[in-house]
Amino acid sequence: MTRGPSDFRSDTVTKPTAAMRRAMAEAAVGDDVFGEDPTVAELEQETARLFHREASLFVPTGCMGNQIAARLHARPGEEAVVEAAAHMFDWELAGLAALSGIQVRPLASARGGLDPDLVRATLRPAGGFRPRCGLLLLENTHNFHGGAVVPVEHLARLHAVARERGARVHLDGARLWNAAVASGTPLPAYGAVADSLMVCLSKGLGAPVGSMLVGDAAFVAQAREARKLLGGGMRQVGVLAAAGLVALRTMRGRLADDHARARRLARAVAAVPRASLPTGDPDTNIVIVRVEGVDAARVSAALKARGVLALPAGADRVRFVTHLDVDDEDVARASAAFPDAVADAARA
Ligand code: TLP
Repeated sequence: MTRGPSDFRSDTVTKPTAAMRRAMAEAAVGDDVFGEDPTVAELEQETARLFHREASLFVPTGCMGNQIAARLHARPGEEAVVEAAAHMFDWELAGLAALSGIQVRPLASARGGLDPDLVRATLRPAGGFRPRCGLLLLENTHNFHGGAVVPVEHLARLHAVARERGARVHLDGARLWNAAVASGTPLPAYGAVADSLMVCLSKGLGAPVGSMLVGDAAFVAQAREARKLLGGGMRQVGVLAAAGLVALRTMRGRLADDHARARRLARAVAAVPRASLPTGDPDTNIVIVRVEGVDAARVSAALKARGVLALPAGADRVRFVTHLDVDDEDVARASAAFPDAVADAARA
């Protein structure tokens, strides 16, 4: 059999496993808008328990989970502090402004972890001219800092600063599972450093669809209404929650393999002339490569011609993500293709 392309564009490209497809076919379902889907209820309870929080809500996408949280934590005309390369700010269109009237105050950081003193100075009450800034948006792992793990101790300091200033905290944990595995952090420790958090089932864990918004019971009840408002109330959605349960129960342990492959790929690509790792060695499953003086879109096109897919992530940056559906052979193929792809792109 000929091998298809080696797809490193994202860990969202994975196909559901045989066990997931079986669970989907056999799932007990009901109308979840009436609160009658037993498989969704099981997934929501199990996720909440993992983080030692009261409740959670199944949402179709990570974006929807993040946007619902922000909308519940801040009123129109208020500000949210966010890391300057955060997904919620940079990759969710202008969702915070368009959907919830929230003004964003981006702050730069070295590896995704904001400076607590700067955050303290930025979170402030409304004052005549100045908007109230009462929401802190965190991300872990930090996607565009190369999947960097922000240590839970650092998140705890930021949470304490937010408390001190009367502000709320939401954690975008699309890849929090990766952070937990890479750093050995127990999940309840993350549950303790934010008012709400969002985790994705559809990234490293390989489920076809779905994310979970986690928080206290009153917050999740409000989130259920906001989900309906945004058009995310789903009916016999236990067929998707069933795949999510398989993901949650069986797929977390294997993430360390993805991390090892990312490190191997990073070493290979960083040795290529013009290439470097602007976000350092990968902590988890994301490798961001800078290609000096070369157009990243051209590098991507040249890789594609060699059967390797990677995402241009800025003018001179290419992103590779390892996941369930890439193996050692795919890593070897990408490592071999990269030098020629950069050379081709530099000539073009
Ligand atoms: N990220 C996608 C793209 O949107 C860039 C990817 O391929 O990495 N938070 C973070 C940190 C994310 O990386 C993503 C998806 C989301 C939220 C949104 O999740 P979905 O795609 O389920 O809405």
